[in-house]
Amino acid sequence: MPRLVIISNRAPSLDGAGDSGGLVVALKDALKSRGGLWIGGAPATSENPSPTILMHERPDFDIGLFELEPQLQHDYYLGYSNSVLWPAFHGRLDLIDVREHYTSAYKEVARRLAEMVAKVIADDDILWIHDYQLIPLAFELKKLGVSNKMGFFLHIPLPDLQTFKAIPNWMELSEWFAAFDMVGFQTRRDLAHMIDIFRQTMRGELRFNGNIDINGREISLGCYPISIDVKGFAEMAAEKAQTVDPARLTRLIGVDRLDYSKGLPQRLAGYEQFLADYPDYCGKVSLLQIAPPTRDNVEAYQDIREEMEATSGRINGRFGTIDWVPVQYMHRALPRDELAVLYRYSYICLVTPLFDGMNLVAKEFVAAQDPEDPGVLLLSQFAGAAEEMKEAVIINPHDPHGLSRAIKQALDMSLEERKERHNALYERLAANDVSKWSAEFLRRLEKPAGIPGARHPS
Ligand code: ADQ
Repeated sequence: MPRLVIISNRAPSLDGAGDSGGLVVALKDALKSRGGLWIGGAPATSENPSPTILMHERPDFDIGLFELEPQLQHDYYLGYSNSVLWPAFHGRLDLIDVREHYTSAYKEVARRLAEMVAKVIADDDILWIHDYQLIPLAFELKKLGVSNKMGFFLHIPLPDLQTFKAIPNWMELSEWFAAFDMVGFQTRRDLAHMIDIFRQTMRGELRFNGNIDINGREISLGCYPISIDVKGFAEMAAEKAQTVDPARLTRLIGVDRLDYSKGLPQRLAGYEQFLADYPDYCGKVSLLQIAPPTRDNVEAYQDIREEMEATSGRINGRFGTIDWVPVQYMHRALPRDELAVLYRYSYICLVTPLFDGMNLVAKEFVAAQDPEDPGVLLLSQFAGAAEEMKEAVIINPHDPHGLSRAIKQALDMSLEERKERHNALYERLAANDVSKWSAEFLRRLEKPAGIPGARHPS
């Protein structure tokens, strides 16, 4: 079997501790079963970092670290990646901050990384490149004559053509996508957007097998909804639950990186509306919101943090009593087993993004439940996860009244209905866990071009 080389903006920690982002959690599960090499960025330690990848051999899989000087790292990561691509791909054109030196830093990083990668890969390695920070990598590797199979998975949504074209270098972006042998997406929504973009910007022609032909070269496209280690997470939650007081630790829970795409103010507005609509529940429910800050140096992230602190303070001031705090707000990352047990002892999980590639929190919550007394998932129609998780209570995060009614519906739901919904969700998740996600992506990537099989979630 050829060696698998995963390349992403960030590598997992060498000791395996403290990895909380969705991408790292999912790929660690994938690599553990097959082994291979994971190349990713490490925090800068000097103004003149080494121009080579530093290799660390480990028992489960090897890690190769690359470093960038701080200014370049800033302009590539916080600049173009997170102040242009992230907001644009999440439909927030009002938040994009276009600067030419951001764009050049983004391209420079891909060029440099391609040079470093070319030196450490073997001819038959399969390269699996991840996410919006590294879209030009195949294009740059090909310029160096690298001819390995290269697949790309986009973890975040791909916007429609009109939104895509608001990014000044949209044509380059299209060409970069087209340099891969295969491109995978979380949802049919994103896949449809890619097909439209390729057709309109590069005269792509869709083939019957689901691939697209661009200037005589066929690119495989497919939909591969990411997941978690469902059984492992369920076992961890059940085991940890034995060490904790079985009284519900909280009633409602939200777990998100502090990000404007996650619909956190909308969630608080819905909860506030609920407390106003159903005052009998005051004193009986509380919302625990866990939201560790990310990308702190980008202004939009400082704004969302201030907004959340002000809003939760206002709700507590408006409804709270001496012995009841309506909203508990925590700013830090928790160990995964603690998170699992918090999910398990919550009646309701609120997943309310305005736009989200998939959303692994929704899957973790379902996996962590006690099947004999499961909680209820409230899931935004705009999360990629909503394409698969149809038995969740689907909500519109923009409608606080609808959210208020959905919270009431979940709290009143009979045990029988909760079990029915949970069972259907769990069974589908267990049949489509993260190992299936990576295995199916790689099976398609390793196939010769032209073989049918664009996968769509059932
Ligand atoms: P994220 O935007 O990071 O991922 P998500 O899929 O919800 O979003 O994953 C977050 C992960 O971080 C979850 O595993 C969660 O448990 C963990 N996490 C969050 N808060 C935590 C805390 N306080 N303590 C510990 N762990 C915490 C991106 C895309 C998503 C896509 C994933 C994977 O934006 O749409 O689902 O990649 O492809």
